[in-house]
Amino acid sequence: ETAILANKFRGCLVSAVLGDCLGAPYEGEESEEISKVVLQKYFDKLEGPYFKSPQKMYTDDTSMTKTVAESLIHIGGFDAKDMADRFVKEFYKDPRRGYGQNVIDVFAKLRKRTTDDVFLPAQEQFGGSGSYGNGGAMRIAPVPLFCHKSYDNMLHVAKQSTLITHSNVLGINGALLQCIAIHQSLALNPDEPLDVKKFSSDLKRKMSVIEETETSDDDSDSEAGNAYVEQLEAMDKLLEKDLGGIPISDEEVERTLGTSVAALHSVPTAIFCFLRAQNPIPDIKTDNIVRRTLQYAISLGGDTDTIASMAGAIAGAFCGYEAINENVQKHCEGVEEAISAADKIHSIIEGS
Ligand code: R7I
Ligand code: MG
Ligand code: MG
Ligand code: MG
Repeated sequence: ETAILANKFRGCLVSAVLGDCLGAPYEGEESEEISKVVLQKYFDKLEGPYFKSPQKMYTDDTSMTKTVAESLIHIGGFDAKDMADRFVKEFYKDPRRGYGQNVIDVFAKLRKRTTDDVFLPAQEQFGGSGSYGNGGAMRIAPVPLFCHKSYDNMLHVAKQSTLITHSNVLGINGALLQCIAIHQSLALNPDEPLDVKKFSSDLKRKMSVIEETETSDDDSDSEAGNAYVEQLEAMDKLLEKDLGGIPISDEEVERTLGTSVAALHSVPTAIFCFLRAQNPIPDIKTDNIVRRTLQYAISLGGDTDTIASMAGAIAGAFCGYEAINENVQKHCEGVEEAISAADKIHSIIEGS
């Protein structure tokens, strides 16, 4: 059983890297601009017999995920100051990774800070409302692995690690939703068909607890309401259509769930990609659920690296590492480090 979990940890972090590396060349394109035929060939070629190039580079999504993992591993738990210092160090060492426009200000302020309060710079973003970008969610994957034995502690660490850069309730709850989706996938047997309706209703139940708590005890920011539960309900309607054999266009997904850098318009989309990919999708020819998830996420356009990376993390946590094509891994920068981080996290939690 512990071998199965180790395999799922690797699957999660490696698929997150693949989504980032393979999605990055398409970031910002409209779905109509991305040809399904070309995308099919792109994946076929990378999965085919190994050839040297191309090497697909990772972006900020992977840089920050690596840093979250390194901090948890080094400390043996969560330490906000350690994680913040590592984000800053990594950014200034290797800044050209396509970081969000505004998160760079947070790093500059963190570097110059004179207090120990590492949460202050993020709170000052966007005139005090904080960023609602998906930067907290895109890097959350190591948290549900490291904390998988304690749900409450997992939510605590997910929120605190997000607050270092994102203090808007939509940015935080997007990270929590992505974290919970990975956590659910880790617990499921990939040899049995996934119960899509149950996966979604479990997510909705947990998010409604989170969103109700926000509005009742945080009077400063109650405008978020039940934004994520509403998105998950919209997601259910799309999935029901799909299961009923009614075609779903990319345009409808984009209009209903979104494909932007806003966490609210990308995290539910990533979960949708994973759930829809449990069944065949038109124009995507593969039996592999991880590949289908990634290829579909990229085909929707918009924030392709991030949506594919988040969808990949959930799919990889469900299917496990053995489900991931070996050749495609050789084309993606950062895969070895992801494997090593997954193994270290696994040995820490199994050893304790
Ligand atoms: O969230 P963040 O780390 O960005 C992650 C994205 C991913 O797609 C990565 O692949 C990379 O490309 O960037 O960085 P932020 O700068 O905090 O947020 C991203 C963007 O969301 C910002 O640059 C803004 O355009 C937008 N945004 C907001 N706009 C208006 N008002 C976030 N919060 C707000 C807001 O409150
Ligand atoms: Mg399209
Ligand atoms: Mg990126
Ligand atoms: Mg992105």
